[in-house]
Amino acid sequence: KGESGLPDITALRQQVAALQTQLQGLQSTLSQYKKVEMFPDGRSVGEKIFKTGGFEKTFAEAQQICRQAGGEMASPRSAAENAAVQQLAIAQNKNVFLGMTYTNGKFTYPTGQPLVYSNWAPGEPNNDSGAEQCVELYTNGKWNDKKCGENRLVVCEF
Ligand code: 293
Ligand code: CA
Repeated sequence: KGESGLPDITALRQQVAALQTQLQGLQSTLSQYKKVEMFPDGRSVGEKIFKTGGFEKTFAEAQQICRQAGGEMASPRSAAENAAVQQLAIAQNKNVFLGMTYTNGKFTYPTGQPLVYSNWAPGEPNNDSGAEQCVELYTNGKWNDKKCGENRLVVCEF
């Protein structure tokens, strides 16, 4: 404080300038860590990040793995998000289990909400043998309803 008892404006300006410099450094470091984190198994789309574990699991196992990590199974809600998951499928040459399931008579997100976007392959979903309540994404980006007990690539979203 100055003689008047009011905050010293010169000192405050100095503190703001120092904080601006610190923020610049943090932004630069964050930008670097984002690149490191996305390479080679992550994809960023808007505010969502998809990341694959690089291994295959059943739906129940994949769901546990993604939730344990603080995320959820990949549930693309747009063509851009679907393309990001497809890129990971292509990179691993494996079909992906998505987070949506046939629940209460319709396909829903893990939240229980109905789909706002879909990319079914021709003739799908066909509930083959009456036993397909999960959804896989092919390397061509198209979706197929599939038995939940099959093993497919784990991709989580955060
Ligand atoms: C049937 C007919 C195939 C189709 C398959 C999948 C299984 O075998 O054309 O690809 O079902 O829908 O999930
Ligand atoms: Ca099917």
